[in-house]
Amino acid sequence: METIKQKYSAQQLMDMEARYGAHNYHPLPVVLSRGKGVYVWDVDGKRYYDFLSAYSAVNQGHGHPEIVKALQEQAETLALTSRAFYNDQLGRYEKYITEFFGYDKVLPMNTGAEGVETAIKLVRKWAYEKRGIQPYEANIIVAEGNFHGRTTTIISFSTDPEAKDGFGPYTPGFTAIPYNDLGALEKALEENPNTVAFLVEPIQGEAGVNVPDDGYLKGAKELCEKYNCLLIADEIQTGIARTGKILASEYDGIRPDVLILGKALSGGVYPISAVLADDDIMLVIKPGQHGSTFGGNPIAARVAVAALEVVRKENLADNAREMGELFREELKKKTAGNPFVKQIRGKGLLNAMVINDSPESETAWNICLKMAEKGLLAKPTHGNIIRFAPPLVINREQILEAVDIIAETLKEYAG
Ligand code: IF1
Repeated sequence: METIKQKYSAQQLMDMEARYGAHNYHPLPVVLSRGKGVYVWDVDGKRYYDFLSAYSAVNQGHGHPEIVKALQEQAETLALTSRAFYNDQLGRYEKYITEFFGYDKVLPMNTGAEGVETAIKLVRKWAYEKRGIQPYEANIIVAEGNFHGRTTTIISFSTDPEAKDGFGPYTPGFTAIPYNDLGALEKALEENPNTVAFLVEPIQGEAGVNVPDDGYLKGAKELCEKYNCLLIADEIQTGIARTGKILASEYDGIRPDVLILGKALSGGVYPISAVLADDDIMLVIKPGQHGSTFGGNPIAARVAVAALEVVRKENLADNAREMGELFREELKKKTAGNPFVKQIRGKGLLNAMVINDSPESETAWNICLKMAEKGLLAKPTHGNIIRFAPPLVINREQILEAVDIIAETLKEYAG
């Protein structure tokens, strides 16, 4: 038990993870111990801007008092009943979230991957029961460069060898097409009459904040309707105000047939995911056919309502849009002409900088190490792309200070 209470140095804690933990990550050498709002502190008391937000799970800022209060109060009252019985929080949450997003029903789960797996099972069953597709011939179209989680079925349709290789045999029933290419989508729909759905991220996060053309999602929705298929929007990372709208799907004015949420649905204090759909789809799953031990637990129910209330009351979508525009504008201005900056792109506060070096180079990693020294945390994705995604509660002064840290680092790096 002394391990829990004893004070350890950063190096001792990193060594402990190396010795006792699986090596499934390569973190930046920063050991964090506290978070509040847009800031995190390491074990030596150094403060950083958090420009990753746990991959957009901490949109409401670290330690938001209203979300933490909901967590504490419910944990002290009734944490978990399983779905073998009712509890007094789940119905309230289900009513709140379905009205918030405008769907008939919600199926509550825990991790994002579980939400994606749930959506896959749902649309397959819908197709067999309502579209007359032969069991088990359902095909789901996905985009190249997708990231939807790490389970065996989900990595079965990944196009990233890092995520997929070595984990076969793979789940069949998926076709990958180029992202942001409506011609490819129509061709795949024509060639695969057993296609039941198109699963897509409105902006591809892991792939490096790939923002598709305006109208891509709208066109995809129209093609799905033409071929009587369902559009599944994975808004686990782009949702909950991250891109400057409550849902990134709103930019194209479309309503996904199946909506998957996660991450910031809890403000980062608890694993919560959700799948939303209307009755004609959702009710194909009957009692006992799907679920999980923690899905829809009372803590998740209370926390998710508090987290969404914060997004609404604090106008985080508007702030994300305004601060995102300021971030990109100022960063482009202050890094103009820098040989290491290839592109700055994004929407709202989901942004990325493409570093002008090969994905195999250490440049982006080294830039992130230097930014950490200067008090800003970010991490590269796919080698040479640095994602910048602070909590959505960030203000103008903090954005400007963060831009200065990034610009100074790049200036020094350019020599
Ligand atoms: C890791 C990436 C981001 C997601 C989308 C589903 C999930 C994720 C669009 C699954 C999760 C996380 C997973 C985490 C790092 C992070 C990530 F780099 F892996 F790809 F954000 F881009 N759909 N993304 O982004 O949700 O099961 O994790 O709750 O695996 O290292 P989850």
